[in-house]
Amino acid sequence: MMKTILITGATAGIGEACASKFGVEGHRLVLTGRRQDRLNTMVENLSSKGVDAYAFCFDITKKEEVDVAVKEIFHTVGTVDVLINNAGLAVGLELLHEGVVDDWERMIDTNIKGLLYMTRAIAPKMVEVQEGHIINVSSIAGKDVYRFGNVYCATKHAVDALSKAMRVDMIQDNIKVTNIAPGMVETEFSLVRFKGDAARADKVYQQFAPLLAEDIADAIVYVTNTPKHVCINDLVITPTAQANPFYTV
Ligand code: 8X3
Repeated sequence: MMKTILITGATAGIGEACASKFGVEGHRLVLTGRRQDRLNTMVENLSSKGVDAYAFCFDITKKEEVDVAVKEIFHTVGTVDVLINNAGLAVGLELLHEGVVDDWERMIDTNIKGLLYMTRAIAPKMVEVQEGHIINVSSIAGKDVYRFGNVYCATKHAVDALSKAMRVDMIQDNIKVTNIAPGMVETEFSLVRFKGDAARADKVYQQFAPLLAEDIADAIVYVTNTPKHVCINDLVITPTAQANPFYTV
């Protein structure tokens, strides 16, 4: 069945991989992000393949921008069947007592507040129609805390908690909530974490075969396609060589 699927942070990594996989499946896509040029290119590519795709460029950390954009989104596509709260980032890798407060704010604003603003704007319509699926992209950093990870891990623990909270709060309304907790995925993640230091970022993925964005997108497609009465609550996905944040081969 064709669904309308909204993906935040759609311009790269897991979000971009989800867009192309859901496009192949014939769903209608609402792609959101901060990079207008990338969004435009994606919509052009998807449209040329016959996919019904729309781009909305805004910053999820700004509540007013979210509300204006979501109003336009509802006006354009009606309801959203699946909300993929994918936008998120890690910035910096310092000991807590040496941490950069601006980095903390960026992670808290995007990973927690942005996810909340989007959910607060989209979920009421799901509740109204008594159907919907919210997929939150968390991390194994939401399950454990590793040295130097401090605030990033805290934001992902918040996502984990919010997935549980959404499920209990909206279960009466037939809303599915899925928490996805990937381990090491080769995306722009480390480049952003290390503030553009490509050599340092590349090193992260040279120790063993990391996950690819497509691997996580496959899992997201799978959880989205389960029958109405089935909800996958929580998925922890790591490379085969990574047991947890502390142990890799
Ligand atoms: C990405 C996984 O372990 O690098 O969220 O924090 S990890």
